[in-house]
Amino acid sequence: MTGELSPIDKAKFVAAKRAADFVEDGMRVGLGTGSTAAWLVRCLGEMVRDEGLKIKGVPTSTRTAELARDVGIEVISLDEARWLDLTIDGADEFDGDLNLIKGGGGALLQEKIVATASDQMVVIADVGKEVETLGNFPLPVEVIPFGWQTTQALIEETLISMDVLGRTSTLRMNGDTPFITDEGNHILDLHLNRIGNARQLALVINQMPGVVENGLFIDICDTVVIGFGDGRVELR
Ligand code: ABF
Repeated sequence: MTGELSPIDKAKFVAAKRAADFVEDGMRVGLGTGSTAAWLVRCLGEMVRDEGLKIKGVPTSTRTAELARDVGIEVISLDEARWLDLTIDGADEFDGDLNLIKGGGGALLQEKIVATASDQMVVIADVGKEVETLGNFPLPVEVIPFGWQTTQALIEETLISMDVLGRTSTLRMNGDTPFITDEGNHILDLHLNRIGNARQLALVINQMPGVVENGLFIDICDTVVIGFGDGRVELR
C-alpha cells in the first residue's frame, strides 16, 4: 500500500496507521477528509478485508465516501448512525491545548458535525502541523453564497474591532470559479497570522448572518497522533 514514500507522506501514513489501533470491532467511526485521513481510510479498508474488522463508517465528504466504499468499508449516513464511537480526521494546525484549525480541504462543516457527534475525536497529523499559536494557516469560514461579499465585509470589520492582527480574507477559488463545498456554500479564508483568543473568535464569527461554520475546533479533539518523517509516532 505504501511503496517508497516521501518523508511527509510517511509521517502522515504512520500517524494514520497508529490511529487505526483506536478502532475496535463494531464501532461507528467518523472518517475524516484530506490526504492524511485518506491513509486512515485505506488502513481501515485493509483491516476490514484482511482481519475481518466490522465497522460502519460515516464519511465527512463525498471524496471520503467514495474512497471508503472503494476499500470495502460499510458506509452509513450520520442520521443512520445518530452517534459515533470515534472520529479520526486530519487537521491544518493543532496547538498545545489540542485546539485545531481545519477546513483547508473544504470539508469543515461535515467534519465539525461528525466530530461533535462522536464520543472521541482523534486527529492525525504530520509534525509540521504543530504550532504554538493557531492562525498562521488561513482560517476557513464557510459562508452561504447569497450576499457573500457583505458577509466578508462584516467579518473584516469585526476583526478590526476585535484588534485581530491580520484582517484580510479571500474567497477560495477552484480555478476561475468560487470553490463550492459539499453543502453548496463558499469558503472565505481569513489571513490572521496569529489568533490570540481562538475560543472568542470562533463564537463571534459564528454569530454573523451568512456564516455557516468556521474552521476552529475548540475542545473537540481528545488526542493528536503525530507522525514524523522517520517513522516515529507521538501521542498528545
Ligand atoms: C481535513 O483535511 C481538514 O480539515 C484539513 O483541512 C485537511 C488536512 O489535509 P491533509 O491531511 O491533506 O494535510 O482533515
